[in-house]
Amino acid sequence: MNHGKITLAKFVGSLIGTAIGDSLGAGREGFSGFKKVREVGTRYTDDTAMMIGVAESLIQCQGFDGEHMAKTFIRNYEREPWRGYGAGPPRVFSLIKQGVSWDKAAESIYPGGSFGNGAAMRIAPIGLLYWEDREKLREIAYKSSRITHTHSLGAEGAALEAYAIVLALKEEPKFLDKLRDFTKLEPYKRKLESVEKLLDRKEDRKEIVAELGNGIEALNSVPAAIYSFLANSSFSEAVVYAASLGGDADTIGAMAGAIAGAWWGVTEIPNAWQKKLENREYIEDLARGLWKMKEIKTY
Ligand code: R7I
Ligand code: MG
Ligand code: MG
Repeated sequence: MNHGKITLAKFVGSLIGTAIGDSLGAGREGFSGFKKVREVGTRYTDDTAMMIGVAESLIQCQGFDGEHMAKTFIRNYEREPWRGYGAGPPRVFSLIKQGVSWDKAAESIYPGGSFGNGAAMRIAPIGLLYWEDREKLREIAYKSSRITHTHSLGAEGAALEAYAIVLALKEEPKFLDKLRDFTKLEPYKRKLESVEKLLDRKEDRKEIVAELGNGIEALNSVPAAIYSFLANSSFSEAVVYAASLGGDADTIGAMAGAIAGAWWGVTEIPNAWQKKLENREYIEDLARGLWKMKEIKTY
């Protein structure tokens, strides 16, 4: 059994991996059809901007503080509203600014709350910080989702993506079994069963998308990101594959990149891509900040 040692390179890999996967898919978001994407764009999108917000807030508060995280999202959104945010978050932000509390504002934006993938796409810092305790990880993943995504499918997608990142940090050999055991919702269990079948059969991309989806809903994108990681044997192959599935390419790229980066570490992320990535140093600093918290256990 190869239980990987958790290293700083894996922490940095997961955050830089999110941004690289996002930047790779960014130019392809919303396109249908398959085209291999190999060029990192010059900009990352809302996926990475919000992941940065999660990390900033966790570090500044030395742990999770919902109100602070919501305010951090709002501040970052107001500085860079052009990053391609989903329809929901800006509406939530304006409700919070009007005084609605951070854990209530998102309830009203869709009937039953949003089941989009916005809570999952930004989750990497939570996977890194709460890797030791699976139930604490679930609790914080759900709470952080509540800021924008109160639908159970939106929150569960975030928890599942966070746990996939933890399993990657540990290089868990029974990756899919553990994920299936973790998820509480039947629709996700069924998708994970499909992932297993598809891995055995090595289907083409069309079949993968038909079974797993490539959409903006968490249920139709988190499983595709997990598959992209499991079906490939290097960081670059995993993110290129994910960003080439079409549909919500930046987000599937970001989520696959967070998992793949946690498994292989930043040293396996091609330098040429890292050089092109905007704010690379800052993102690494955030990973270092989370690493320090892990060492001194203040959260
Ligand atoms: O989830 P969210 O932050 O969007 C993330 C996506 C990623 O692809 C990013 O790259 C960026 O492009 O946006 O934003 P939400 O508005 O919460 O959800 C995304 C979309 O999911 C919505 O615009 C809706 O189309 C759909 N959606 C729903 N539709 C109907 N009813 C989410 N929840 C519902 C719902 O309850
Ligand atoms: Mg985006
Ligand atoms: Mg997207």
